[in-house]
Amino acid sequence: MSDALGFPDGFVWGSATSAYQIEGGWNEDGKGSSIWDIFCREPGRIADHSSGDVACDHYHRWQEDLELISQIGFNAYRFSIAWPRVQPSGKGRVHEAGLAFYDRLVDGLLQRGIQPYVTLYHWDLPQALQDDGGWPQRQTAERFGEYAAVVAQRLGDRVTWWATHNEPFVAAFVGHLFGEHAPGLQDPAAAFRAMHHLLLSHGLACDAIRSACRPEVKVGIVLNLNPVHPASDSDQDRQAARRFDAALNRIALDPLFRAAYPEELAPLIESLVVDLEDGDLKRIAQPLDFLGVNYYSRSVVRHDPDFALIQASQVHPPGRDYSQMWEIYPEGLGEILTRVWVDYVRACPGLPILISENGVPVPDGLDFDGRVRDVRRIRYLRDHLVQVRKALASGLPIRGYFVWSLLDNFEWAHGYQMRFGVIYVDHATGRRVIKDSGRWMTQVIRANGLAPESGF
Ligand code: IFM
Repeated sequence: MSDALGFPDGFVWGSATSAYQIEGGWNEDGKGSSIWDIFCREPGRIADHSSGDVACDHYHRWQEDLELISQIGFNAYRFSIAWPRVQPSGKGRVHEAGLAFYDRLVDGLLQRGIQPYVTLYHWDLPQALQDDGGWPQRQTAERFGEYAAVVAQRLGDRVTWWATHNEPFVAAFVGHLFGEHAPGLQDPAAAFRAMHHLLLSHGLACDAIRSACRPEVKVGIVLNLNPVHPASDSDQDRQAARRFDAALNRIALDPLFRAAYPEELAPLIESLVVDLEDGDLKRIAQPLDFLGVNYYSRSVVRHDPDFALIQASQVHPPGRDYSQMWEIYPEGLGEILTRVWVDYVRACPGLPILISENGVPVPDGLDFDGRVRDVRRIRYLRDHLVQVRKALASGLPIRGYFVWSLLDNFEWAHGYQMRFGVIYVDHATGRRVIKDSGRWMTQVIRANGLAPESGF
């Protein structure tokens, strides 16, 4: 690291997307339906009544998108595979056209000197598996292990970095408890079972990927992690924050690193995850080759007897800086990285951390001259990269940073109302324009650091 603002040689600079959010082509070339294809058709589920049917049309425009990745200068690209493209019914028959799409994508990245970082599951479960019970059913974990083997056998000669899941907490709880994501359930038992089976399926997929790929393969998982702060100094709020932390963060970290669920959740796990078997936790806790941390914000929490499950809920302190979805709290990135390092990663020598997502939804748009001056996004990225730089300087093994997102895309229940991209997408025409934040990232990547004078 050359100077106070420089990053280590070989630092990975990437951008991230997911299949349902960008691909479109929802029923093309034999793709099966996913739970999101179905969920978006249910009235009232998506704020702007949209869907990912077309999204950014990346399924057709992928070459243009790879050119843009290259033009910005990213040396890595994190994307997910749509399971229903590869196995339209989620099991058995493997669909050649689906695999061929990802083959072309991986080859296109490698030809341009960009490392592919593959995520196997970013929430688009084949609907046929949902019809059989979905993630609350143990058999879905087994199907996922088989799917992982299929994809790893096909791409494992060229892809080194594999994440099994993106944000299992969100898939389990936002989808099965809060009902805001597909499959739209509000059922605590379904949510806790889904969480357990997602984690179990991670373990099964690790085995499958390691047996199918070259020995240098790197297998990990991507978690959404927030520092949790009590809303006040009261004992009640502090304890509420502890319970919230267990439910949000430790529910994934503890099984993965310690083969145990957090003790605060034991009564819920014991009563709800009735099919937890001996050996499950050991399978979940097999060694990782990297941990992906997605960071956006912190959670400020108060005691709340009305939320029966954990008697804790989130508040939004006035007078803070907010984006369209969350508080902007850059210090939280440093805090969560340090906490993950101290409590979990330090015990695993050689295990790197990737910041696998970080970004912000702030309103932006094309100015008269065709530029997108997204100055708040640049400030957000800069302030968060300062935190990454500080964490590196304290010795944390951070290997890379991926901006969420490459493109303005389908932001789940918010539809297209949120713009996270460093590339602007005109959703009516599909036209792409690199925003000022994308041009700023080019400078950062070229300098391998935060130039004091950025010109923006
Ligand atoms: O768009 C999502 C992504 O799919 C998962 N992580 C958070 C992002 C912003 O909400």
